[in-house]
Amino acid sequence: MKVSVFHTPEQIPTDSTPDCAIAIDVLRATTTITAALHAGAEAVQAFSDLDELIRVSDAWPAHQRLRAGERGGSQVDGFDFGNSPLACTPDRMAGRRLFISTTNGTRALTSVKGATAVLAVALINRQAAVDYLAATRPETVWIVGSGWEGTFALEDTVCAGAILDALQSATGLALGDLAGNDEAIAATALFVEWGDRLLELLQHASHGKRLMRLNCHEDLVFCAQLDQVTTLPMQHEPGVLVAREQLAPAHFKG
Ligand code: 3SL
Repeated sequence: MKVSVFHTPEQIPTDSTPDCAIAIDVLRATTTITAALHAGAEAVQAFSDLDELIRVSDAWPAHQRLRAGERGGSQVDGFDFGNSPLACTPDRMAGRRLFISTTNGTRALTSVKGATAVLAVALINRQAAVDYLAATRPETVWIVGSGWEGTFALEDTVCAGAILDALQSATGLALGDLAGNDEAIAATALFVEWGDRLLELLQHASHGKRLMRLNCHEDLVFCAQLDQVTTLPMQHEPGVLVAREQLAPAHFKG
């Protein structure tokens, strides 16, 4: 298994696709997607374009859908909520499909939708992703951070490092054997340095500061928690994610 880390969707190779792609947007899209499925959403459908989201979700029964829209950290007018994982309570989510579009996170998911397996991962479900990789052993893995409008994001890179760190113990492979690029080693070093101070790191991150200016401190606290849930959002059809346990057994060999 070779794991490559890309800080933004713009950095992924355009001439190949991996066996497994992991989209990360710790603040906050992949945390929210995980929380929504954990709270009982039937599926999460991700869009980079708001108009497309409205067009597709209009065809869905109103009582079975929720629309989440975020731009610049704030809720889009007319949507049921913005992009807070704290809004993903069982009473709102159970049995409904969440249609979501966010500034960067859903774009990262869209950029890897052609991979054989696509996961949405955050700090809260890091170990679930590691368990999946250790059990299925895909040959090529891309971890794709969402960044912020094309630039590096600390919170996504530390999550990539958290995955690589735990993957070494789960597989018995050394970092030098697992790492597919230099970014994978740098991400692991970031996690080794900050793994016991994740909230502090998120507060230093430029998007963390942006969210704190928007009074989203509780969201940062939630997003900074490691290994809180075993829910693993996995692409079922392009753009549609369901909890992995709803899918047939993995198609990679153990
Ligand atoms: O950029 C994104 O996709 C978002 O997750 C940003 S925010 O945390 O909702 O502001």
